[in-house]
Amino acid sequence: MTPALTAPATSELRSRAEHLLAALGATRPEPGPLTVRTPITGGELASLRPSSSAAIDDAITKASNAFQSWRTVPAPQRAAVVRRLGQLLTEHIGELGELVTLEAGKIGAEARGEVQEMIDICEFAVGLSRQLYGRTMPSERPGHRLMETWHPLGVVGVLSAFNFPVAVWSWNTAIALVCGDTVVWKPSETTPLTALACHTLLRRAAVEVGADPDIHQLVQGAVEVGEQLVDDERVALVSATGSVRMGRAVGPRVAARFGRCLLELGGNNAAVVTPSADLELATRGVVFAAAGTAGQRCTSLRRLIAHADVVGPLLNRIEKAYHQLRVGNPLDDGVLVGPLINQRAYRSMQDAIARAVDDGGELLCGAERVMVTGENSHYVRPAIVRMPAQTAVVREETFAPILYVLTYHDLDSAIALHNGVPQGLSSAIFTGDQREAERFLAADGSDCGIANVNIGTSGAEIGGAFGGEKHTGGGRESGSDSWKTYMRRATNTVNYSPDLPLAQGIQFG
Ligand code: UN1
Repeated sequence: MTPALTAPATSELRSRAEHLLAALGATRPEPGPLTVRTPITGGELASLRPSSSAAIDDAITKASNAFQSWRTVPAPQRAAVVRRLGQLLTEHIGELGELVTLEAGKIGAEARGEVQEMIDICEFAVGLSRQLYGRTMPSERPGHRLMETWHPLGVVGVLSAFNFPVAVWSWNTAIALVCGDTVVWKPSETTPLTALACHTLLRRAAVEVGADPDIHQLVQGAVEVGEQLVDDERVALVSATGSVRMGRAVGPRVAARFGRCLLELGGNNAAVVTPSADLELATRGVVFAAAGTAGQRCTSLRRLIAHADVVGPLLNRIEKAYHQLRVGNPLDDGVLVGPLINQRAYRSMQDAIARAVDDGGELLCGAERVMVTGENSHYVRPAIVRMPAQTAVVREETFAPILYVLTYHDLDSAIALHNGVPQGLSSAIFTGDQREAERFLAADGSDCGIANVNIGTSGAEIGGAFGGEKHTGGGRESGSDSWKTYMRRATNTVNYSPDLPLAQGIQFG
């Protein structure tokens, strides 16, 4: 495994970021105390001023005011903004993708994939704008009609994470806007530049189609910025992506003011590999899901539960593939694993591996640091640890490329192991046996929000609802009927008869 040896200078990356921001139409932020580092070198890419409390209040006010008229714009007309945004993203996929690489450290293919995911959700949202269907039910009373209508909800506060700095924002924003909501976005303080670029493109789209650009607001900064959105009664829905710890703080605070919450929190995703599985296919699925994005997706594969009869040959293949993975500068062609986001991520990876080894785990490969650009960057080889049991560290989510391997003898115990963690986001089974596949998808099978067959845990399409159960928070974003969380439902009974019959046959007076 030869690491990429090119070591770009931070100054080069900084001027590249400035050039990309300009090409995306964004004005360079005023320098301030918020330092933006590129994980490629660990050096400073830019700095900016976090939003003051007054500026956040002003953003919420503007979004609330814009909502007053935006909610009455017909949904297919609202979609014009999202359609234009999709076109601008298509035009700028290269530039925005590269900015994602500079700021989040994703390899080029994955960074562009993330922008493609944004374009996909824009298309979905445009179609959805003509399909915000309510139902009509038969009324029990003569001359009456019973129906549901869906109305815009209000201001949506979007709190997003560093690892999908732009796609998760777009899932929320494209849907919220066609639903008639307005948005205040607080991106991760690690990735404010990509946020600035997206905000600029969206406002440009609004202006170009004649919509009020105030429908989208951007606020920047650390946790206290998010807290202000969480506590403000005018924010009708808080859609938050991040750690379980963050969700524990956000959920009760929003609930205390009877706000609505959409939580997309940690995952501890597993794949079961059965004796009938196509091991070549399983290997490819496992390697992309476990090592891709340097293990920094909420859908990353963290646990491999392999049948005792196939664990040996399967691990041979996976280890061989791991040895071929190039770890290095994500701007280099051929590199498949970029850096961890920061030193904290590196430390938590090392701590988790030490704990796993203490628990009797055997480190089969990986975990060592690769020096690509010096002390401030954190490149690691993805690790595989064979575990004797699903100990506490395996039940936790470590946001780094560690794959724990567990062995099973019968499918029931594999499913019990699979479900024996607090999180419930994504899951997979690799099998050639339809009965096993169906068992995994059944009510007593995988308890996750996403359950796949012969495909890895990561890389979901936008068309399905995205989210998970248990400590993952229960929210659903992106496709299918996730839009319903962004709207309020009214049940309407219309009496077109001259009489006033009461429901349940009640006679009154
Ligand atoms: C995330 O990591 O927060 O399914 C989102 C996937 C991507 C989205 C991941 N489409 O891996």
